[in-house]
Amino acid sequence: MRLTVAQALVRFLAAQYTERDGVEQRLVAGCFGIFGHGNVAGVGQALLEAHLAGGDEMPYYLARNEQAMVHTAVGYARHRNRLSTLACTSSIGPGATNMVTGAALATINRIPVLLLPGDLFATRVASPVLQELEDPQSLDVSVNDAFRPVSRFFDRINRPEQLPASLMAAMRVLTDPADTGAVTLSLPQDVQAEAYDWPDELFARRVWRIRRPAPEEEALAEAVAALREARRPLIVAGGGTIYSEATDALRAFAEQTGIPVAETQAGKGSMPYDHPCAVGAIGATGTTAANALAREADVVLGVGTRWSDFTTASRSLFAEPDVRFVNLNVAPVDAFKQAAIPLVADARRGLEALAEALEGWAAPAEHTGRARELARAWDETVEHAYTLGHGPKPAQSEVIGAVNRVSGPRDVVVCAAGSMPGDLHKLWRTRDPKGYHVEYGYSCMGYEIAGGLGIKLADPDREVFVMVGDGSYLMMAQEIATAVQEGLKLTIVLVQNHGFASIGSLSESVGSQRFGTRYRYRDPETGTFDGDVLPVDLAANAASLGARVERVETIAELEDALRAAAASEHTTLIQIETDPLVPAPSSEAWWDVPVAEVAELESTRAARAEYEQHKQAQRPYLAPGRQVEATR
Ligand SMILES: Cc1ncc(C[n+]2csc(CCOP(=O)(O)OP(=O)(O)O)c2C)c(N)n1
Ligand SMILES: [Mg+2]
Repeated sequence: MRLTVAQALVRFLAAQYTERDGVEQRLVAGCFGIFGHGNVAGVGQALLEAHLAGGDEMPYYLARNEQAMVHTAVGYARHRNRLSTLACTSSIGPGATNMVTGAALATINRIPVLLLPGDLFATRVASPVLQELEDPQSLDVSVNDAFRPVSRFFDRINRPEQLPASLMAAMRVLTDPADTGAVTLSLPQDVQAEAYDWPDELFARRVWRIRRPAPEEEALAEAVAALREARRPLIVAGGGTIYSEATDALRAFAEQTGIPVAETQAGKGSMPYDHPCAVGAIGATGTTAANALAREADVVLGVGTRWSDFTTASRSLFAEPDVRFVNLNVAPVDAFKQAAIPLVADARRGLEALAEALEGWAAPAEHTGRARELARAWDETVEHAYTLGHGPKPAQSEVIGAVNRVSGPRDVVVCAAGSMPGDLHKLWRTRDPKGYHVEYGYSCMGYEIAGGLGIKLADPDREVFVMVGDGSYLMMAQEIATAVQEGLKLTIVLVQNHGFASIGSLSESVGSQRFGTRYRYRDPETGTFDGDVLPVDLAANAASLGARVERVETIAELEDALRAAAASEHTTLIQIETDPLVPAPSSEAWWDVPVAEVAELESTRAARAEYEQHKQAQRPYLAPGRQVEATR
């Protein structure tokens, strides 16, 4: 079949499916793009032909910013539990490099996205072309090489003959639960438009089975032996629990064994918040319940977690000297962390195997009872934070409470950066495994609206509540226009606090006095941003992009506006001003951010002294998870 490289690529992608547990779906369900030279005549022309061929061979969506379209693809793929994703096509140069941040975000979060940046002419006859970076040491380098370290698979198609093998490798990585992340096929603009005679079998319908590897017998036996000895065990559920659709298996395992379950950011939603075994968020943004249990834990079973510093409170949280880890993870890189007993397996299969092998065993009843007590106490803390009645401007925790009350159990809350991810992790009452979507692998300001768009596209039947700070909004709000264009309805709650509440408070804690974190006029006397707030009207900005807008001041008004937004068919932005100085209830856990060792400032010196105290609690977690017989 004689087609251009781009036409062959689109036709191939339209024939790829995933299958897990007997359910098939499109692997690449559509393509976001922004055209320019480098893709307009190649992938752009191929998408037009696909469109004219009718049906939904490869639906095309127009984004406003290339970084944002990768966020949208990530939101989509994460919500679909990595079983389906989107492609993103860009022009060469800035269009391409705009996607690099999105690629890093996808790879860090282990979410599949297919990136198709345009690249320089493979023939190089007209070099340097518009937007070409010239490397004096090599003519074989383009800006697209910046994708290499942030992609799980990168290839450049310099000749049509290279395409089939590259496509097969790309699909393998997209659909491998351990290896997945950003997959980048860099496409020189001349090669995209070049014709070739392709073998028919390239375009055969292909079904990529998403594997669910079972645990090895030997590793399972070691894990079971460790758990049987545990007096104060704790489960830490990460994102892998949700992607594997292992939440029912987790619940059954927790009920059978009485082991309390704590959740990471990506793992939040693994258990309903009010389940008797649920102890909520863990780590630097955790609940006092989960963190108290973590401090005492003798055996910790991590399920689908990559053990980020927020989860371990920078390796200060697990305080028991002989604490042992068992890591159930499909990715060996994660399974082997913390010197754990590595149970390299699919989360659901692994939990089912553990449940079977541990029949008749349960954690001591006093441990299970204590966990329940701690969780109950934390829930009272949440209720208090939801209903502070702080004034004149409400606290952020009250805003979260209002959104939680008004949203339905299956609705989705979205966030990524600022002070809200931590507050949501602690305070959000999750009722559905897909109801909580906080991007905290890259915590990328600007993910919120773009990511929310991807979720809505993935699951139009759910209401999507995007929680965004004024800083994140200013970085990337333009996809409101895309939401309006596509009729994809979002409810955006803009928390206006005139700057960075998060980094402001972090700055204060490291002795840097909130320097440079306020969106205010420069005070002529001090030279710092301590003047009046700026005449910036973000609600007007959202209205100008086509959103329905409401400005509210009180929590009661917010609830009314949220109900109206839920009832409306249009994308709505609700702006509320909050007091940035009211923190959420404490986690009683630390996060390692280094403080200046020498300083003129007394505030910094005091912070340094405190920092050195905290550093004492930091531990390498090297105790062998396996009880190795001492051989002398
Ligand atoms: C792209 C990007 N740049 C910088 C940061 C560092 N950072 C984290 S939170 C934050 C401020 C966020 O401000 P805002 O959205 O207003 O939220 P608030 O802190 O006020 O809750 C910054 C600068 C980041 N996470 N992402
Ligand atoms: Mg802010």
